[in-house]
Amino acid sequence: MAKAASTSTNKLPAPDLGASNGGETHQTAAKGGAVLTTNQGIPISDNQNSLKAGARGPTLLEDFVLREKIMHFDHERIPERIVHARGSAAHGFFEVYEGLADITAADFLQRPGEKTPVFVRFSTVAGNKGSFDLARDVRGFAVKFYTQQGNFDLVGNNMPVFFIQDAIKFPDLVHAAKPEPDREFPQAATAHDTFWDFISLTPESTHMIMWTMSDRAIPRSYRMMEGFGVHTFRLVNAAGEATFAKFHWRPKLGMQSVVWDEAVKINGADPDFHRRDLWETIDQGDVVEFELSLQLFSAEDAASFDFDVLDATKIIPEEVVPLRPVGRLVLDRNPDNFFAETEQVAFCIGNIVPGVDFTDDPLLQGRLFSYLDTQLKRLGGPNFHQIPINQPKCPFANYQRDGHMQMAVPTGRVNYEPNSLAPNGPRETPNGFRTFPRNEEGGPAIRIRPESFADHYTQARLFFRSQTPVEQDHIVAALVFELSRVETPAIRERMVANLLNVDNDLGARVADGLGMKPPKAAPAAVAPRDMELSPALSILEKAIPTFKGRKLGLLVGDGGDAKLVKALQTAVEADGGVVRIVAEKIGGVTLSDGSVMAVDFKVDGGPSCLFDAVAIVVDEAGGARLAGMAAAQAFVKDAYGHLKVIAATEPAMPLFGKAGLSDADMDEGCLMLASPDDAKVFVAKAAAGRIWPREPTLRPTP
Ligand code: HDD
Repeated sequence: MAKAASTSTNKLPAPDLGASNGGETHQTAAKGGAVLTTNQGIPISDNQNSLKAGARGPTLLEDFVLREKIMHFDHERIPERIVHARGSAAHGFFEVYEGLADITAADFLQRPGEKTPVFVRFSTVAGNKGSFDLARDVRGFAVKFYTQQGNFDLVGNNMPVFFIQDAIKFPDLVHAAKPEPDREFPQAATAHDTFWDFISLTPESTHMIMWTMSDRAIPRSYRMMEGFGVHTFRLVNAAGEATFAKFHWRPKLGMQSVVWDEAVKINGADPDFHRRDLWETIDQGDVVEFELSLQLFSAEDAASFDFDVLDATKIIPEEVVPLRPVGRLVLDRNPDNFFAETEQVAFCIGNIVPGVDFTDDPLLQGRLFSYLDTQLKRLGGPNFHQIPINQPKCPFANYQRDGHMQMAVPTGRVNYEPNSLAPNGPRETPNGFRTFPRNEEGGPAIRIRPESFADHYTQARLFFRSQTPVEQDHIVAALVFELSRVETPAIRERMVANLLNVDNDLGARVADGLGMKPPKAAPAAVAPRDMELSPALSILEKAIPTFKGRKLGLLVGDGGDAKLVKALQTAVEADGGVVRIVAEKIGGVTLSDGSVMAVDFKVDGGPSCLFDAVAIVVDEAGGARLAGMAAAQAFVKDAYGHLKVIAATEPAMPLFGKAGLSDADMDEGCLMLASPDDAKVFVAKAAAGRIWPREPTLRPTP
């Protein structure tokens, strides 16, 4: 908290929530704990019964304890975010690798090894606060750096481009994606008419659509996705020299996604899958880590690109401007209170620090208004910066005063500047934030999109063609699924006409999947060009073979081989993964050596979609029992269908049979557990990822 330099600075008292916070208080209850009081500090003698005229009589209006409690409860909710309503967050730090004085004066990027506290909120975009985590959607990746020169908010997404080029279209985009206004469904889904109606009429969205129809839109975990600042920003050094910059976050664990059928099932089995994953990882003492890299380029470089760096629907391929790693982000502490921190955190893209600056990207410019405005609505007044999670962790002082929920008690008579009556009061500094004196084009006031923004298909093509065949299949399947939920045939047709500009084969395959004749390609303002492909755009090309941070679902029957179970646990943990035990009864499972092992999930509460790989350890009797249970059959069938590596003891074979899997289905991803030595082989196989060759045999794509 800021230490006031003089009597006239904003001085927030340290919040002392005493009794209502369950903290230390001068009042002590009979049993020695804190006394329960009203918000006025009045001790409460009965928190179970309202005040009534007689035991069976009417409740009295006089009951101030009841009225205060109910009034406060009635006002517990604040408006949820209009977008990104559902999120999860964590505290941590950012550590810079080396001083970056050559490119930026940003204080937190000067001293090698310096750590800056951060609060990071991940989110989905379209769904409401109570929606499920595995929606096909963009993920928000918002970082608040509490630097010594003020808060820097990098409010990005897990995709480096956006749907629209100009902020004026944002309300339309969001209206179209959200539940339809007459029926209020579908929730957290773009597979409906209004979304695709808007998109099919907005060719600038085509590149982003390639990303949202790819597996990037169904990440395995917030820990396993990339993040991007999206816009081109400016970094400015002490000499006043500017460099353009794009921000990239890379997950330490590598990128990983789930398959669509798995996403659908996870949403039913555990709608909090991502939220729980983040919480549990940190709760069990692990950390979540990303690397920050910059793409740096000059104004001359920018002029040489055949796209406009102010256009948020374009990337700069890594192969053209390489990434320079500059630091790491480590998340190591869960919030203490979801509402106070995750819900009340107010990110504003306008929060930048000296050494960072904006550009004229018209999407970014519109965002500068929207975030501040939205915080006023959500948090109810101009003092939201005083909420602990939003307060800078460096001194801050000015002459702003009063307003709703003012927590500071400024003293003295001076609340203006310049002044002579408060010589120690806050003053301007030459080291303060200075806008980079960029050359503005000037010109007439017009509503027009520059010609340089007109090519909507070249980079969509680049993305699609840079994917592996498996990933291309998934994009085709996602488009076919989404458009199959669109009731209006003309919208489907318009969309396929756009896709034909991206890639003829893509358009033809989607048309085939929809059972329609391919229309003519849509007219394109600029004919798409072929760019050098960028393997960095593929998830699979960049996958890291590891089981670190992953989960094994171990289905164990009573009588299961204790040595095998132990060997599996050891092998998984050696690779940095965790094991969750699934069994017939939650009370425990008795192994072959008579020991009783704790169980995490009863078999029908722990479906295999929750795990990265599965193993089944049963004896003859256990195998026979599980073979007769639908939940155990689905466990195996789904693990196979989701292309997972599966290991099992011989007596589990009847269960495979009941799951509809015959000997002919047993592929390289199905391993027999004959002895404890097999555990390591299994984990190495699972670390290598899914069994992609299995997919066409199960889900042929057009
Ligand atoms: Fe936005 C929230 C990311 C365009 C208006 N946005 C929000 C959040 C993220 C993004 C991560 C959630 C922050 C949090 O966790 O609290 N938004 C983006 C990105 C964009 C983008 C990467 C394009 C590059 N956004 C965008 C535009 C507008 C908005 C063009 C309006 C003109 N965004 C908002 C908002 C939100 C928001 C309405 C809702 C809640 C909030 O701000 O705090 O102001």
